[in-house]
Amino acid sequence: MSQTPFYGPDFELLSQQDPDIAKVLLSELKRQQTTLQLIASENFTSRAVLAALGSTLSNKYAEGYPGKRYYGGCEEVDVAEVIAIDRAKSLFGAEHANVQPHSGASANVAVYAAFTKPGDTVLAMSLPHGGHLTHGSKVNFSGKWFNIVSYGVRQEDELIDYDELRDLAIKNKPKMICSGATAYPSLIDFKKVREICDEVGAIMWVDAAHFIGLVAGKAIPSPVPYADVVSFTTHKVLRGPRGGMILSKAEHAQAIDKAVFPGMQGGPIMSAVAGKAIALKECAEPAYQRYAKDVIANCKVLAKSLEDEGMRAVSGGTETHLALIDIRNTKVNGKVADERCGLAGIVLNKNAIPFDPESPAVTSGIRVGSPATTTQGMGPNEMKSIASLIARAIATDDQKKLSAIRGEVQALTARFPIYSA
Ligand code: DSN
Repeated sequence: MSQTPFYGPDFELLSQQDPDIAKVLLSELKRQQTTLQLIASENFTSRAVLAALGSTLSNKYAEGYPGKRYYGGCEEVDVAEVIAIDRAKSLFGAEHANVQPHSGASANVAVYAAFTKPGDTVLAMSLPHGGHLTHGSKVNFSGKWFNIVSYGVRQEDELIDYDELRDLAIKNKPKMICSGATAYPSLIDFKKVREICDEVGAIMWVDAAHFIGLVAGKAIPSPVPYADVVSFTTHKVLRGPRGGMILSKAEHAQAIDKAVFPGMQGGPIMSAVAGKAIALKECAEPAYQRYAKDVIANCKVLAKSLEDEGMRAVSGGTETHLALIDIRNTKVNGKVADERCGLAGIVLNKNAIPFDPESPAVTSGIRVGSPATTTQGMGPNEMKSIASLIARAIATDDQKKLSAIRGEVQALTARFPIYSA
């Protein structure tokens, strides 16, 4: 199968100039086309976004902000950044947008820099209960430089314990409270978090990296009206280029902008900024709103079907694009399940479940997400098939059986082609 038409004439040039890297591009395209992408934080961005990423905007240094740059020749990239900012503000109803962070982690560094000083107390979700590295992990700058107090989920229903969150806030008087997670399948009550922040005088920071695409598609409630600051990535459900973004109230605009540049970054990646602008335009379309709703509907079916296969959906199921699955009933741990599924062409990740008896390197769970398969056009019937394929892959270490499942995965993905010529 020739994939050259997708990459265009420049790919012929690359093939001649650097066949080693050209081969990687082709092999990765084939991997994405022929295996199931269930990593909850991944998606297939549009060709228009890929075009921007591979453009000459990559050559331009543009330290500063539109109209206030430290380099000449920024008149064209200024236009792209202004469009991206305007589209972000309009899509999310935000007072201020900074579209320059290189990633979600970079955006979070800027949030800390804008609102706190090293040593300050920050309340955030614990990593083993679904939080992110930048929410205070001891191996991350956040855990090293800040006094992080962690909150988690209740043991009985695996939902955020807002009473515990309030008690911790009153006791520790944090400068900032972070809500948002990487493995929490339920919705967050932003109104309640706002009330707690107001009660203790804390900045309300929402790390919306995982679910901002669902907000953009009007499929779940938005944190923007409540939060002082919302940080996120642009490549998950949102389906844009890899990168980060920050929205805030107007009163925090200067602090956020200074924290991003010159506080934390030099020149923005202008090809990515243009890609973010394109993705934001796509998100404003009715088709994207249908997509966001389908992502959730598909994930609900996937979680329920995995339960029908004898596994347990953490938090009682999902209200979002991801499901966290307790697989202890299968007698296989997360690490082995991840490896077996990988051999069967099903790409997902092992994941700690709340109160996990296993180590983070082993885990008792897997995390699955529906953003990529929904972009491919898969629906509830395919989700049921995928659950069955996962269950069969987890249940066997027989290479022949795993290869046979891989064949079924290939047949399924062939019916939903991506980036085909
Ligand atoms: N690595 C991302 C995820 O998979 O959730 C978070 O940064």
